[in-house]
Amino acid sequence: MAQLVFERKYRVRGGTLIGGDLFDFWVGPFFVGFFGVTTLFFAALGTFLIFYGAAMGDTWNPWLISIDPPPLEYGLGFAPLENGGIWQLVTICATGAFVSWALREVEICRKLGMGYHVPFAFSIAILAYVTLVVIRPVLMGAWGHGFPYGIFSHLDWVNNVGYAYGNFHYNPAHMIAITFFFTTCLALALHGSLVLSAVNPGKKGDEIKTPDHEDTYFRDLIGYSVGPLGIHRLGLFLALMAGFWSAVCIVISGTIWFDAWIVWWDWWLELPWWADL
Ligand code: UQ2
Repeated sequence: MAQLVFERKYRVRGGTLIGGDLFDFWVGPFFVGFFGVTTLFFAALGTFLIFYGAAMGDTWNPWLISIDPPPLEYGLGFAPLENGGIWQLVTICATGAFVSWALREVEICRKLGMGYHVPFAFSIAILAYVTLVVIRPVLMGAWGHGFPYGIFSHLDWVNNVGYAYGNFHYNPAHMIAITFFFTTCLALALHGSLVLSAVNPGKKGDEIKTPDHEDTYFRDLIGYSVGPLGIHRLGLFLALMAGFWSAVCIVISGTIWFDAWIVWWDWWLELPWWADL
């Protein structure tokens, strides 16, 4: 179906979660909806606050600007604007904008009668962010455990938190997350190259090859094809697991595990059959 015909058929009212018909319209190509308005509100306010915080700081060097969380002494209370309060407001705005964006995706899914896979996937990314700046700080009792909003400053934070637990690469959940990130790259590289090889056959003017060719390629190579639908299920699973285990690896550090992560592996040395050798 041509795009113009398709749009006339599917750009119809309905499917909104909130606001009824009030915001049920488009601006140019963009669907608005109640959550389009809240996305814009939180994103604009948050961006303004970041510039306001930067203006209170001592540099306009983009690498060095940093909106820092409150000192640990403020615990889970509100902090003064100039001492972490801006960070708290920016965190509220960011979370509000991300959740609004996810709900706007849900409304578009409902309009089109599609599954909710895209907002579900995005919600895992939101979970990873919220784990860092809300869930873990709350579990540890201070907003000061959140990461600072700055280019170099957040890198320093990752460095320091990593070494606070010895060497973070010994964190088993971190190992699982990294394995999923790498496997996601492998799967997308296999998929992208396989699809392009099928639609760009050797000679100019040749017809493109079919999914049967793709299946046969991998059956010839390794005796198995996961299938043209299956590779997308696998890819989504791998990517979501990468985000999920990233959230797990940080939320267990400082909440249920306090030691260097290499010490966790002592369970191996303490297995009963060789513990007292
Ligand atoms: C496949 C298939 C595709 C693909 C790919 C495969 C026709 C167009 C890449 C092959 C993938 C396999 C065998 C799974 C690899 C497993 C991991 C964990 C990376 O069969 O169907 O569709 O793109």
